[in-house]
Amino acid sequence: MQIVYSPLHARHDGGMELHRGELVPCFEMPVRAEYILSAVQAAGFPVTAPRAFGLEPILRVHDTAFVSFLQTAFDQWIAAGKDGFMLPSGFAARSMRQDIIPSGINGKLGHYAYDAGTPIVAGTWDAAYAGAQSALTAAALVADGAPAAYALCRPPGHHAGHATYGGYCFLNNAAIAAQSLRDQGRARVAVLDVDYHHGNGTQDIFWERSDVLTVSIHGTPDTEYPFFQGYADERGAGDGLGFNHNIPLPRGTEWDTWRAALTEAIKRVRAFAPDALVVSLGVDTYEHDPISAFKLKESHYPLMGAAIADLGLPTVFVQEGGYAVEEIGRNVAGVLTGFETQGAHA
Ligand code: Q9C
Ligand code: ZN
Repeated sequence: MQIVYSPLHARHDGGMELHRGELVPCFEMPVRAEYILSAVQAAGFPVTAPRAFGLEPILRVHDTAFVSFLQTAFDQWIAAGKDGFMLPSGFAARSMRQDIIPSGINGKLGHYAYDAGTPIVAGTWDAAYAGAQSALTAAALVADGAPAAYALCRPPGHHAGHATYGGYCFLNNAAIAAQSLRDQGRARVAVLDVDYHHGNGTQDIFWERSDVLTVSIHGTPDTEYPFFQGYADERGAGDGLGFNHNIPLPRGTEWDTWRAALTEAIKRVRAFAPDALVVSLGVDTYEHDPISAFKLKESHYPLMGAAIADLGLPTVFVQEGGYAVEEIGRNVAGVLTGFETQGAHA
């Protein structure tokens, strides 16, 4: 399968994030993508640059004012005499006004963001935009008949909602890919999210839709980020009722339990009978991930890829989390290799 990669990801280098009450260097750092790139190249996967699809397919899933905010927020920060990285310090929480977007930059940040761990810098838009183009390119390759493609997106995307950002995510690359498959005639698309964290942004975007199934396996929000979403009773609404499935698991979950959850998730995907699959591929389920608490080992990632290949669906992989930087490349390459090996025997 082709690897879609743009070096523009490096323009997003967030600096510091507020993590458990302390400002610490960002876990989501540029070198992550370089480790992944080296590992997939070493595994023999061909690398290609993203094609240019423009803004329109991004606006199919994101709010126009939200996208303009991402494009212009840093300029407004500079105009306010600031520099470096932007973090919000006040949020539109329960009982406060959601219907007014403040004109001042600090209020704007708090309106669109839902955490203080997702800095915006001068190059954030360029990187997020290039990542979305990579996801669109991978979706186009699959729509044109490739059995699978992998978008090496950075920053990640699955926490970005229709008009919200957080969890290191700005544009929801997986949702953008899924919508583009819909727009290229695939009637039913499933998104399977195996990142350690709940794919709350993807859930938000497709919440009321029955043409895109969303299934997420993740650390329980009772103790894990994003804390306020990701429970099993969130099943969608309106037309989308029954088309969202969450499988929360406790801290400390090991492979056998995780694999059983994957079997359940795959059963849900099969029952939906989709025409294509998007995988939100986070490898922060790894035992040595610094911000996560599952116990998957390196040897489990090829098994994960093989289980996904068993679905026999045209598949777009989109990179999400994974913060054990030296190991994420091997783990990502493991999933893709396991997928191709299994696919070859299917
Ligand atoms: N201050 C992904 O894996 N950490 N995102 C807490 C709150 C957020 C992880 C920040 C972890 C987000 C794509
Ligand atoms: Zn994650």
